[in-house]
Amino acid sequence: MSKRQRVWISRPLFPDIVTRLEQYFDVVAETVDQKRSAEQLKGTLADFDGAIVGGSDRVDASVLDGNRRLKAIANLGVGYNNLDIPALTQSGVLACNTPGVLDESVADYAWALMLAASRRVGAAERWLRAGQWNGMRFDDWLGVDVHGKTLGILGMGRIGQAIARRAAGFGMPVIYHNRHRLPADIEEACKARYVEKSTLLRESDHLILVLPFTSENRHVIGALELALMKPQAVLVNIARGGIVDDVALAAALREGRLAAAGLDVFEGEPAVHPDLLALENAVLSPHLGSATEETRHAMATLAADNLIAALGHGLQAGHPPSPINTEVLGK
Ligand code: 8YV
Repeated sequence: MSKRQRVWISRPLFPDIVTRLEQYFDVVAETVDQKRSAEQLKGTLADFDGAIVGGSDRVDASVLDGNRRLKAIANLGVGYNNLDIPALTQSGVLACNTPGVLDESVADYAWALMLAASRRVGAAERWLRAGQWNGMRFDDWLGVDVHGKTLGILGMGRIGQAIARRAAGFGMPVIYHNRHRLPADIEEACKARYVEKSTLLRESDHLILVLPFTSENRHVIGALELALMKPQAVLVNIARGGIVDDVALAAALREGRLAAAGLDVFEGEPAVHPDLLALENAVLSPHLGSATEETRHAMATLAADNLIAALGHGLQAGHPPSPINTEVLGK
């Protein structure tokens, strides 16, 4: 009998998913979620045919160097800026991600951050817990309204569209900007109007960023873009750190050039810039847009489906459901 393939799971995963993988592979599943250096990753991946990795595992040319064994990487996430796709393709390693299964949960969370930032939920709770509430004051903790305001969305893929669909209940007109304008039927279903980026920045009362992080869109929201926004506007980033210039954003929030921000992602996370930590008008969360039981389980299931199929097993053998560098398939 041929030797079983070996699979590495870089972080704690649902036990039922690990059990399923064990039907096909010898599995090494890490029990601690930790960031690993390129050298550590390189050393580990040398001994495996496939791996399930997460956003903090950066798999690039240096990690793949000399690895003749690795055939597939399944990313636990839809965004895959942690993977160097040309380097993986060059090494003949198939990369897969988890699109589709997290759209609604991430859209919910974008709304959670927008509402929390607009209504000052985080700061008011901290104040209450600190024992500072001595009685109701009519002019305390005034935020800005969400309902009826213009919702702007930068990046109108599946998650952007799910965010837009929720706006009807709040009576919010939706404008968006995207690399490509959406087909008319999708615009109609989302009740969203395409505008230029500068119009989006000028007209949005609440602006949500949902675009993938690529080398072209680093600091897509920087000092110049923030200067175009309304001083009463609220900015939400559930996409990736680095899309926003965090220092410029902190300055705009500090100086009252922006009302508030809701941020789930940061440049260089898990480190958060001290200027942001010092602000009461920023709601900050530790990259948990997709973090619900149901969605994380669905993401893990899809990652396992991808790996099983990519390594030639199961009903979808050779046809993983969500490959990225499809040119590697069949080679
Ligand atoms: C994270 C995400 O991957 O899917 C993405 O791109 O950003 C998230 O779902 C997830 O939170 C695990 O780090």
